[in-house]
Amino acid sequence: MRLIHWSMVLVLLLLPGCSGGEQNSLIPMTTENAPVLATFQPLTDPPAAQSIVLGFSQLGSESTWREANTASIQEAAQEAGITLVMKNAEQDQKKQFAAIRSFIRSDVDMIAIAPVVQTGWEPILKEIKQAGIPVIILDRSVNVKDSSLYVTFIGSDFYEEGVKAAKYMIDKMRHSAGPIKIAELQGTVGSTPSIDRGEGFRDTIAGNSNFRITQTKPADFTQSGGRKVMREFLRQPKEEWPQVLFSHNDDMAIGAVEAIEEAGLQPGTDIIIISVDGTRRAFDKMAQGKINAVVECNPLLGPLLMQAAKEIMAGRTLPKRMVPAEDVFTQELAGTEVENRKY
Ligand code: GYE
Repeated sequence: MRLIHWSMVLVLLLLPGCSGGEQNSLIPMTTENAPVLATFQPLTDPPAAQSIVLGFSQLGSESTWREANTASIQEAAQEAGITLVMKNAEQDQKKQFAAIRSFIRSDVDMIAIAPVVQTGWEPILKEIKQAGIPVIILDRSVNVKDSSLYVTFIGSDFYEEGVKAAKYMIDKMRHSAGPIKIAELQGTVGSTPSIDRGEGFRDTIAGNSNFRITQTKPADFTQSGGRKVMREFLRQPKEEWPQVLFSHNDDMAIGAVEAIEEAGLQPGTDIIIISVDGTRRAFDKMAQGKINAVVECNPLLGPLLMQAAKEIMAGRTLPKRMVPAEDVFTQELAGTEVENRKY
């Protein structure tokens, strides 16, 4: 199998949790500060994976990101020879609990969870701990006081994504007279990416009177949700229409593009659109000038997850937090980059 070296992982979090307020605890992993990895040895002699059974509670199938994430995990498990038992919770935390209990009953070796929302996990994580099964949190995080309830959290720095989106906007709108009205399409209520992207964005424009979030509403990370909520935004009197749209993911941004066109406006020109994820579909829209910038959020976490599972089975210590490297893309590069997009 293809081994992933941990140096591909950009950031190491030494403290538990990952809410926006704790961002200062993020430490960039470079060769200079390599000692923080002292307890961790890169994988040179992978333990036999054949015997590992990994139960994975996937939160849903709401977006293109999610489809890519699921496919990445399935492919990586196959490549690693790990037996994957995956259950899709259709955005319902109770279904995640049921899936996890079924994993405990069938005594899997390890459980990975992509949590739909970040609260309410303590009791079930305790059940898993009592059963002696190690847990990997993937993609979104959990708010738990006791960080020993999971081994590691593999996922993006959503707060930083919100910061990047706001920084792009501030630069893009530097010649426009304020106050600039911003509409925001939030993701799933209570989910880490929605909370942290919103916080990172707000913190970055705080104190800058040129920018005002005038409309904000959740649209559950779906294209149809984005279309519906954007229609609502545009039903307001014209003076209320936003000059900028910040969408917490690409699917909602694509839905919003449809609503904006229906209203007879030009997305990307009349309304500047900034999104998060970096899907090929969003790159297409960027190349057409309909989306202005996309902050990347990498769904291809499968190889990291499988390697982490093997490391845990081999008794090695993992960093508490692993974050993939991510970029920001704009229209200038969209045309040439679209072919390179893997999801
Ligand atoms: O941005 C969105 C998906 O949790 C990072 O969930 C993920 C988010 C992603 O539905 O498209």
